[in-house]
Amino acid sequence: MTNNTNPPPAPQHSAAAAVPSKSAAALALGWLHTARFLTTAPQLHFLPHLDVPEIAFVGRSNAGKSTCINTLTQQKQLAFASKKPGRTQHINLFSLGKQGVTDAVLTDLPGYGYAAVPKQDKIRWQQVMANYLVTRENLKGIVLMCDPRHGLTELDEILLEVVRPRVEEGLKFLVVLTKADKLTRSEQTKALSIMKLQAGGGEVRLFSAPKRQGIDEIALLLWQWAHPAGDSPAP
Ligand SMILES: Nc1nc2c(ncn2[C@@H]2O[C@H](COP(=O)(O)OP(=O)(O)OP(=O)(O)O)[C@@H](O)[C@H]2O)c(=O)[nH]1
Ligand SMILES: [Mg+2]
Repeated sequence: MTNNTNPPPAPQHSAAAAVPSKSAAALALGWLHTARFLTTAPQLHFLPHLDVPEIAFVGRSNAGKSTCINTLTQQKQLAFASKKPGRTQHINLFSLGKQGVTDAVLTDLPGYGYAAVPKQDKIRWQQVMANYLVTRENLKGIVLMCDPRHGLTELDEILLEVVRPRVEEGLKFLVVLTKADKLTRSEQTKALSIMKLQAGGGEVRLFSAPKRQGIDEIALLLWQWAHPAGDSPAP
């Protein structure tokens, strides 16, 4: 697949990405801003087969997945966000890439753990999601949205177990601590270090949509996942 995006200068990996340069972050954000609706599917087998890197946003209902996608792409209503939990009910895919050339896809997944959902539907959805996370071939990275006021829930832990083998094989993984604006500075620092321990060395970032906190760092990380070192953009 051709790739028309210019890479941010001097790709930085893992810890180095914690302090992104302004120009690198601006390029990553410009790339995310190209997001456009691709398709929506009620079940896994309706998803199109794709050969570009796919990055999935997962997490409990109401954690802020859709809001994070809208914030990162700087589009108000690309993904449906709502105060009412359970708003996202389908798997929604968004294409990324400049000049209409898709070089990656973002996936907004329905949240789990919403109490008002009937048990049968919950189980069905957990199976769809586990299947997606285990079998989606072009899945390159997972962004687990977690509200630090609740911490990792039982279902988050199950998800971590489900993806562990793929992460060990190189699947990228990031925990985004959402709604950081609801925490004081010291609570944020504490939540970050606790989650870093729980994530076992994986990437963890604080994020707030209203304060636009963490956007540059997360944008750059996603750009790097989709454009690993060695990928040379087409002229
Ligand atoms: N204060 C604050 N509120 C946020 C933030 N991100 C999301 N929210 C709010 O949290 C609620 C849920 O956001 P959504 O983005 O719809 O959450 P979701 O994870 O997509 O939810 P489902 O689709 O039900 O799984 C909305 O009222 C958002 O405005 C944030 O960073 N700070
Ligand atoms: Mg949603």
